[in-house]
This record gives sequence, C-alpha cells and structure tokens, in this order.
Amino acid sequence: MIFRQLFDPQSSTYTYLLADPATREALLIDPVFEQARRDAALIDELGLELRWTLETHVHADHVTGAWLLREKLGSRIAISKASGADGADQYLGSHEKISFGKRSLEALATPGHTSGCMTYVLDDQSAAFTGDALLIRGCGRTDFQQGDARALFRSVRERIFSLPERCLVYPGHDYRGLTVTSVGEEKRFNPRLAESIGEGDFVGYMTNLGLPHPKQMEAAVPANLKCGKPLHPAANEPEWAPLTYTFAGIWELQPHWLEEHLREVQIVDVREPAEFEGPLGHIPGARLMPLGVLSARSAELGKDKPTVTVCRSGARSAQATVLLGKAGFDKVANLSGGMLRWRAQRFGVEGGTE
Ligand SMILES: N[C@@H](CCC(=O)N[C@@H](CS)C(=O)NCC(=O)O)C(=O)O
Ligand SMILES: [Fe+2]
Repeated sequence: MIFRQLFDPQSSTYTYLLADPATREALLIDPVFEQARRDAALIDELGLELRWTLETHVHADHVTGAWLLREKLGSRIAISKASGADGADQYLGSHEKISFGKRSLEALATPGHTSGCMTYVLDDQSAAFTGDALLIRGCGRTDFQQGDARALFRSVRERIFSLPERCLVYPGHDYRGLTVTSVGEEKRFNPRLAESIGEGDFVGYMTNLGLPHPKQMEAAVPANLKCGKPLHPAANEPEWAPLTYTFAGIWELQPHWLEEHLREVQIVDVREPAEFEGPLGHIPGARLMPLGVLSARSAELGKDKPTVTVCRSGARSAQATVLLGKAGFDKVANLSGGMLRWRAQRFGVEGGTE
C-alpha cells in the first residue's frame, strides 16, 4: 500500500494519504484546509486519483480540506452520521467500509472526544487511524463538543484496545512530534487509559486537564459542520498563467506557455555570467541576475509584470522564486526544466551553440 503521514504545523494535525498501488485509487484522512494545495500536488506527483476524504470528527482546531479537495479533485466526502455535519457525500455508521482500489477501511464509532468520532481500521488490522480518540500516550480532551469522558473511556478500552496488539495507531494530532504507536504499547503505557487504570481515575484525570480552548475553535467548528465550505470561497490560485504547484512548494510554469507570452513577463536568469553567455544561450529578453546576488539586487526588478526565473535545470531558479517571494514579489514562477528543457523543446535562444 502507498502510505504517507503528512503534518500541518499550525494545528499539529496529521493527515494520512493511503492508496492502492495497483489501481492508484487514494483517500485522505483528515486533510487540512490550508494544506489542500500541498496534498493535491503530492497526489498528482504520485499519479494517484483521490476518491475519498474521510473525517475522523468535526475538528475544533482547524478547518478540514474536504470541501476544497472535492472542488479541486472531485473526491467524495465521508464523515460519521453522528457528526451532525452537512454537505458530505456519505454519512457513515459504525462498521461501514470505505474502499480504495482493493483495499478498505472500516469505520468504528469511538465517541467521547466528540459524539461523532470515528476510528478507521485498515482491512488487515495492521493500522488504525484514531483521530483524537486515542493519541500517543494521551487522548483527545472531553470538555467541549458533546465531549464525554466515560464514553471515551469505553470507546478506547472496548473498541480500540480490542484490536490486535500489533495494530499501529496513527493519531489525529501530536503536540510533541511523535508519529505512531501501537495498540499493545498504549494498553501498557498510556498514562490515562492503560489497562490498569479504572474509569473513575480516567474521569478524574479528564476533568482536570485545564487546557485553554483551541485558538481557531470559533471559526473551525461552524466551517467543519459544512465539511470545510468557506463562507466566501476565494479564488486564491494565481491567474496570470497556468501554474502548477509542486509538493516541494514551488510554483512552476511550462516552457510552451512562456514561449507564447514572452512579452507579458520579465525573465530573470539566475545562472552565472559564463553560463548565460555559454553554449545553452539564454531566452530572448532574459535579464541576468545570478542567484548569489538576487536578494541584494531584487529592487532593480519591477513588481508589475509577473517574474519567471530560469537556470540550467530549474533547481537554482526554484530557490530564486523563494528569495523573490521573501522580497515581496507575489507573481513569481519557476521555468520547469530550465534551459535544458527549453532547448530540448527547440524554443528560441539568444547566443549559444546549435
Ligand atoms: N493549542 C491548541 C489546542 C488544541 C486542542 O485542544 N486539541 C484538542 C484536539 S482538537 C485536544 O484534544 N488536545 C489534547 C491535548 O492537547 O492534550 C490549539 O489552540 O489549537
Ligand atoms: Fe479534535
């Protein structure tokens, strides 16, 4: 199976990408709104088709990327019936399955952190995605959104701890950078829920957590009750060219578009002078500004026209887009493949040798 654990640093949320390598069908568990572009880029680069986004619950600390990914990639949204959310494509009950290619996940109702929490268990029980029901050596809080410590105790002890001990547990968050645990490990070492601890002890622990409410809670809960549909959907994709966003975080432009729109952009070639005048030549009208002096000299460039950065292979010019972004340029893209691809596709150059 194809598997990636992705992280949103602002809310410390984990998003999981699972895909069947044979059919390329994929799903995401708990995507984050602000990371939808990143997730879509990874799915594209791995050659996958996003079939589903699954929510473990209505989150209080970040907005889901489900709606945005459905708009971008045509995925379907699944969430528990008990979540109370509107706008999903499938409302899950306990023991219902969601398939991706030949693989599937089974939804297990594990209420307590919220009343609609689901744990998703992989078909061979090698992994469980517990959302905020069970965290690594911890668990989700129970002091808002119909939280119920007694219900959470039973969910974890009866439903999650009855999975095989070897079953890996992938949580919805970790605030210390830990990534994975297992059912056996948590049964022994979870300080709140280990098998030696009683329900009364747990309730006492949970009543005295003393945590402030999540910073984004007031905006996140209503948005998540609509599966992440924004009140005012904003077109925040760049419109000056058909750019693609890479998983590495760079906006890229294809040579054929540039060739047809040379006059509409400023081209900044960030190679060294000897390369600019060397055998590969340079794009007509390109301005030479080597990467090492780009930040110091960026004030010489205008901000009205979009900027396209170029180098030999597209690597240094990717970093140039980052430097220009820091210098306040908002319309910047990297020429994909650099001069090597430009030449390979036989577009015109100044200087250079045939
Ligand atoms: N400081 C975080 C708090 C996030 C928070 O409360 N997270 C919930 C999950 S939605 C939780 O159960 N946290 C358990 C814990 O922090 O131990 C924020 O503002 O977002
Ligand atoms: Fe949560």
